[in-house]
Amino acid sequence: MPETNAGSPTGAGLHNGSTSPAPSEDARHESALSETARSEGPDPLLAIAEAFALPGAAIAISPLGQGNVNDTYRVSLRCQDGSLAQVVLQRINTRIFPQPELVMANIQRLAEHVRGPAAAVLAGRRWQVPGVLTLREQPQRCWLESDGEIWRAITFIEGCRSFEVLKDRAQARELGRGLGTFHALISDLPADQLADTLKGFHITPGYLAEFERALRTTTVPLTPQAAHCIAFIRDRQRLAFVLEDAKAAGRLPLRPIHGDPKLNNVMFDVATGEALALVDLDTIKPGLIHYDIGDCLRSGCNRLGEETADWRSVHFDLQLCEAILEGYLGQARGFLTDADYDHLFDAIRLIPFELGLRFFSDHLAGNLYFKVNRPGHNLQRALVQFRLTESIETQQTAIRALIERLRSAP
Ligand code: GN1
Ligand code: MG
Repeated sequence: MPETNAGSPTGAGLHNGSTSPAPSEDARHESALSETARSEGPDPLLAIAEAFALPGAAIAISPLGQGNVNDTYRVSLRCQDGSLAQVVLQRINTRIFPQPELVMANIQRLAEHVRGPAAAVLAGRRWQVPGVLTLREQPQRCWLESDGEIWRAITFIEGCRSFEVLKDRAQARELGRGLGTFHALISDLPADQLADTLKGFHITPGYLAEFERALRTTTVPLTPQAAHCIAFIRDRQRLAFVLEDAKAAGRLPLRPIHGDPKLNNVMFDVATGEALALVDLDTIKPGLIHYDIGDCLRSGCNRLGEETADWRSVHFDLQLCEAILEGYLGQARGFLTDADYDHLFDAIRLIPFELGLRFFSDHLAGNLYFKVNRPGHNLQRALVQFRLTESIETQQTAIRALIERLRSAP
């Protein structure tokens, strides 16, 4: 049975992209406690956390994960029986998600669904779904507005961690199995029961139009690297339409998708190494599962990670691709159609291109969307994704052969 815990702050929970090596739980609590001891005066973030129906008293807070959009914190709690617990506190970026109530409703709808008969998919494996906490004073509400900012609290899954790069094939298989499990669990959730929380998300032709707009109005100097990006995009304009055309022609249906199943949004059980949750559920929406598959592969098969400065050395690892797809198909064969398989290569090639396009347009627009920590950061990220796209193109024959082999495997 899945350990769903939506609305149940005392259950095991979720966290968003914890990427540090996993110290013992005790060590983590201890370090959080000493942070508080060092700080001067009460932390205003603790007051925000305390607006939620926490399972204990908030005693410390520290940044968590490396999200590019929202701000995420780990809140340490002391429960009435003296035990320690944790929850995740997030400031939702309302420039990107202007309707947080829809985001939260989607997360709750998903959790409800997975609690139901869909649990049969799991065949005894441990699986968890994020739980949202309600407000202490308004138990019907699961987000807080404070000084014009929107906050939410989410349960924390103990005993798991995420990774920025894959270690080996076994972990790659688990990554694929995690996404396959997620898709299998929601494959019978009618897509029209989910709101579209982010209009235009993963509609690649829209990103192409945004790029052209950004290029016309940019004030950023067009360095040789930027010129390379522009030429790279212009050479691949047709590619941008490949999945949207298949959708418009009725070959690929809208299904519920995660929207952001990159490697560091998949949580792995520290004890068993199994994938046990997909976190960061803001972008669950009706979409093409191909976006998810492409995102999982582009993040998993780049052994240097998406933040590498050594973008020239970026390579798409075919061994890891094989293991991810094997893990994925082990869960997903039952609902994939011939047309789905026919478009797998397109998805693998398109999503890194799309992400490169998004990073580059944001670079041209002055970094309004993705958080950056230095000048040129989004340009570097774009170069990484474009190099990954090129590596996929170079290996097109081998990737297509791999897909055909896995497709006809018993
Ligand atoms: C953003 O915030 P984060 O890191 O979970 C982005 C994804 C990108 C990802 C690249 C809502 O996700 O689409 O693939 O950065 N999320 C949104 O790391 O745009
Ligand atoms: Mg995200």
